[in-house]
Amino acid sequence: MTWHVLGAGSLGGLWATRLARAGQPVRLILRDSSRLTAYRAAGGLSLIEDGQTHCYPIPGETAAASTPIRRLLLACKAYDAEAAVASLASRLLPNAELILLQNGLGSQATVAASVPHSRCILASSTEGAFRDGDFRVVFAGHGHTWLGDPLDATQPTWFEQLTSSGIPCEWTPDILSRLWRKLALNCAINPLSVLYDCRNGGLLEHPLEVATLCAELAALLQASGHAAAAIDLQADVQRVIRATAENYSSMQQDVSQRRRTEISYLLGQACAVAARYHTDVPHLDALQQRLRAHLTAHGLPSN
Ligand code: NAD
Ligand code: KPL
Repeated sequence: MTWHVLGAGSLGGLWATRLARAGQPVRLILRDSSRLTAYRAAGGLSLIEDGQTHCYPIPGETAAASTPIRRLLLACKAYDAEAAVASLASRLLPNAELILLQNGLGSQATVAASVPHSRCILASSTEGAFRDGDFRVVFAGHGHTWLGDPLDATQPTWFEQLTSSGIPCEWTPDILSRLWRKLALNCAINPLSVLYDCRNGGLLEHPLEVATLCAELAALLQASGHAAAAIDLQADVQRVIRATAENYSSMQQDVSQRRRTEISYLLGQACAVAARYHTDVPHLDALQQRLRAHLTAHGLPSN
């Protein structure tokens, strides 16, 4: 069974090269014919691990190819997910399986609604990877990926292929709780790290602001039916701030490299769900407004 991987970026590249290295059949779906030409000219996808570079000549195609898709790893940003799936929806076999690697929440529900005959498996990952050039992925941080399906707790038969390919992952019956917990961590850390333009450790100088956000996020998680994701949130946020004190958050990196952020799927989603559940989150609302204004002032999309 072929693994189609849409998105030759950081996480897509990391998964595609590990699957290919383990002998799994993989096909990479590039954005358009000019990217496909550039990819073929590069000779494949390179993975840089511990300073060693290996190039994997994974076959590439665009969404316009006609071969059917049984299993798709969707590895684009949350704001690209809906359009990416629409571009190849006609190729999905009935009961195709999609693994959605997007961070935050919101894009997964939109994608799932657009492909009602497919199974959508959600993922939450703490692995780290970045691109240091076209079709070159650097493995940057050990982590873990949880996968699950909120509609069906049955572990897919192919799950073993992931672990035997060296992808550290676990099947969980409560993926939504995992995604909400990560969203809360990201909401407590990432926007402030952008506004203060600091490493995560810089937030140790703003303990009250972080604690106030954690209290609102915990109340929101409880009100929206994700009480387990609220347990010890503030302590966990402090732990992550200390553990990643020397790092820049992903959102801070996006802004400093002038890339669009995933704000709408993190803080935007938290504030939207709070409004739906009539939960007051004045500090999260104010943070969202400040962040959107900051992005606009820096010439970046505010959504
Ligand atoms: P990325 O920008 O490095 O890669 C995304 C790729 O998708 C790009 O190459 C882009 O051109 C491609 N793409 C977008 N639309 C496409 C389309 N229609 N057809 C084909 N290709 C298309 O992004 P990333 O860092 O790999 O992040 C992907 C998701 O994973 C995000 O939601 C991110 O938050 C999450 N995530 C990333 C990391 C990490 O370390 N990079 C860790 C955890 C979670
Ligand atoms: O996930 C993160 C990110 O930077 O996106 C951490 C390190 C947890 C900070 O929120």
